[in-house]
Amino acid sequence: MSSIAVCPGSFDPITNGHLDIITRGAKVFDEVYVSILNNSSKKPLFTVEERVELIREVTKNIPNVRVDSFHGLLVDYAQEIGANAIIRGLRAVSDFEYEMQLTSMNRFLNNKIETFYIMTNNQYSFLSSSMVKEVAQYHGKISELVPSVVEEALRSKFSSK
Ligand code: COD
Repeated sequence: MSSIAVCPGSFDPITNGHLDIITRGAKVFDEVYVSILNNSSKKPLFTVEERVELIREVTKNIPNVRVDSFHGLLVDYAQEIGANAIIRGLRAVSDFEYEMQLTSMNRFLNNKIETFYIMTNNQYSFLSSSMVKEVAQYHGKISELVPSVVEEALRSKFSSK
């Protein structure tokens, strides 16, 4: 049986921290779905289509990565695509409480799907999509925080605002 994992998130936009988790996850699982939550109640900077496109571009050299989006409950989506694992990244102690709740709820909903945590690479421990957007908005330095295609996309979003 092949191991299929889903790495879910908002990815608004994908950062080098996300990419590191995806790359490391793809070395462990046969297939990794990077799946964007399509949440109509949130107002993201990038549309789902733009986020899918950016993630496809930056993961194009990892053959076992698929990029997708989903609505509704993560565990239902995971079951639909045949995934038996969820990959999440952990940065600091502050992530722990939310992640523990998320994992417990997902296990309550479907105890056949196991969640695996990958500890952040130290160099990305402070990195989040929201901070990157804030720095980009004020034209700060983001070249070491996101892939170059994401940097360009952020620059063009904020040059037109
Ligand atoms: N280093 C390492 N990992 C990182 C870094 C970094 N610098 N930055 C982010 N990450 C990790 C995050 O910890 C996370 O694991 C992943 O990358 C994605 O991050 P985000 O911020 O894009 O994603 P989230 O946290 O917004 O995703 C939340 C979900 C979409 C997974 C969640 O809301 C969900 O599953 N929603 C669907 C409804 C549902 O089923 N809810 C669960 C029951 S209530």
